[in-house]
Amino acid sequence: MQLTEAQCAQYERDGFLIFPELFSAQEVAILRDEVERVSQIESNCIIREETGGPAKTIFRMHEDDGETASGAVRAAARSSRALGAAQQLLGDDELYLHHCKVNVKAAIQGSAWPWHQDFGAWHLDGIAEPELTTMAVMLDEATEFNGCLYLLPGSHHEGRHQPYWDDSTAYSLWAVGPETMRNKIARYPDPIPVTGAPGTAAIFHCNNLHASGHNLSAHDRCQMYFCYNRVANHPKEVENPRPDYVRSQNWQPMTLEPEDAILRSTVIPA
Ligand SMILES: O=C(O)CCC(=O)C(=O)O
Repeated sequence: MQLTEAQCAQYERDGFLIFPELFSAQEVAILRDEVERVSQIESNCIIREETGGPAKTIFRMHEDDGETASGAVRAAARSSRALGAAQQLLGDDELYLHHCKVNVKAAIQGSAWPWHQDFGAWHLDGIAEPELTTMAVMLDEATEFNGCLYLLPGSHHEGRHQPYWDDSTAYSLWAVGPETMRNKIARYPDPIPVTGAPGTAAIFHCNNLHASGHNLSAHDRCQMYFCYNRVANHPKEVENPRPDYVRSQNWQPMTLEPEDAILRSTVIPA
């Protein structure tokens, strides 16, 4: 996939692009089956609602080794629709994934993600420059009712804000404070909900402010995230680094795979 000049300019202006149904229904069905398969496996790359309970976040499905490896997710992460778009927007062909994760926001109970910037946490991982971009792929229909993602247009232009540790929801994270957010939401265009049919995707700058709401619906809401970094921008050493599944040290540049690679993928045995 080749982004147009207008799309690149829009990304520069807003900090994100949204692609309705970028991945086909058949591809989504394969990816969804893989999430279901891998979620049954015992692995420290899977964060569960409670011990032995349903998976909340599954990491590291994009590699070709390890318990959570998936051929289909590996192919999606290397498709020109994801990796190619990231290469173009970051202006570098040498990219790797800082991490890949699937967030399953459980029906009724799945809680909000407070407003944050991904680079809030990733800078603390030892990454110097905000030269990362994330592609989020909706594996279920995303609606405002089921806790879709919201992106604040243009918010990446003000750089990184000093984050604080927010553990007020089930997804504890480095968030941006309520006072700063009140001020920003008043000054920026309204946040954009990333809604749409399964297969819809959004790519967003690591300093873009984003959040998501509670899943009030009766169905789980599943979304996959590919967080691309420039190999040249890989993390420096830090004290108490986070685990490899969330702060990858596989800094080999990823190579593009054919567009039908998800459809032709095979299961990687655990
Ligand atoms: O899955 C979601 O609802 C939000 C995820 C998110 O904001 C993140 O991973 O940074």
